[in-house]
Amino acid sequence: MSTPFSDRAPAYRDRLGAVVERCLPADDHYPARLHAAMRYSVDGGKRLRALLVYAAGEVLGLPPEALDAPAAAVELIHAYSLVHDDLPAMDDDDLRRGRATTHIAYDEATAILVGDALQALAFEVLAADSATAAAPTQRLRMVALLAEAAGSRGMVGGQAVDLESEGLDLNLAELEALHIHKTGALIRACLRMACAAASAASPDQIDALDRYGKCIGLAFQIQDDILDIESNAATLGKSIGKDEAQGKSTYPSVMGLPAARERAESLFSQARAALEVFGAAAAPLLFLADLIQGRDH
Ligand code: GRG
Repeated sequence: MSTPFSDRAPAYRDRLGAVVERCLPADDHYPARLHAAMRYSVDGGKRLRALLVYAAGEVLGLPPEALDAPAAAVELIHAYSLVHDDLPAMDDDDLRRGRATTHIAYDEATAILVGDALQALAFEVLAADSATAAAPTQRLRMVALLAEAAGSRGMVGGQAVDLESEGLDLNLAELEALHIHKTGALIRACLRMACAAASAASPDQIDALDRYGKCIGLAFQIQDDILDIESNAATLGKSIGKDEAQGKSTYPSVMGLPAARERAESLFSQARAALEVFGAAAAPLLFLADLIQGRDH
C-alpha cells in the first residue's frame, strides 16, 4: 500500500458502518423497538477496535473482505459491553458517545436485552456472514478467540473484579491484571482474529502482533484512567471523575499521574518495537499506536 493508513482510516470506518448496518436487522424488523435500540447503541464511537483488525490484516497482506466479520463482531461486543457497563447496577452512567446511554434513551430492561442481542449477533456474524471471505476453520478460530476474550477469562472477568474492587486499594499487580482483562483482552483479540484470518502468518508474526495487542490494550486503559481525571465530559462524550467518585483504584491513584503517563508511554514504545519484524509493512499499526496514544477522547 503506497498511501498512508491515515488516508484509508475514514474509508475503513465507513466500511465497518456498512458491514454493521448489513448485519443488524432493520429498525422495523420484529421486535422493532429492540432493533432500533441496538442500532442506537452501536452508532458512533471511534471504531478503534475495527481499525486494529483492518490494520493488522493489511500488515499481514489480507484484503478487507477477509476482515469484515471480525471487525464488526468486535465492535458489536464492545458496544454491548458499554451498554451493560452504563447500567445502574454497574457504572450507572447517563452519557455515552456524547448522548444518552441506552437505558436512559430506552429503559433498563431494553438495555439489558440490547447487550444480550448484540453479543449473540457478534458470534452470528463471525460464524455466518457470507460476504466475509473466511474458511470455516478460520471462522471457528475467530469465534473461540472472541469468546475467550469477551467472557469470564477476559472482559467480563475483568468487569467482575472491577466491581468487587470498588472501595479497595489495589496494588499495581492487581490493577494491571484487572485492566488486562477488562479492556486489554478485547483489544488483543483484534490482533489475534486478524492472525486467524491469515493462513500464511508465521509464528514470529503472530507473536509480534500479540505483543503489540497486549501493550496497546493495557496502555489504552491507563490512558482512560488519565483522561477520566484530565479531560472534560464534552470532549470525552461521557461522564468524568467517576473513578474517584466510585472509589476505584486507577493507575494515577496507585502510582501517581506522572508515573502513570510514563507507564503508558513505555507500553506504546514496546508496542511499536514489537512490530520490527514487519519492517515498513508495519506502518498501519504504527499509525494506530500514534492515534491511540494521542487520543483526547
Ligand atoms: C459490562 C460485560 C461488561 C463489560 C464492561 C469495557 C468495559 C467492560 C466497560 C467499559 C468501561 C470503560 C469506560 C472502560 C474504559 C476503556 C474503554 C472500553 C473505553 C471505551 O472505549 P472507546 O474509547 O469507546 O474505544 P468508543 O465509544 O470510541 O467506541
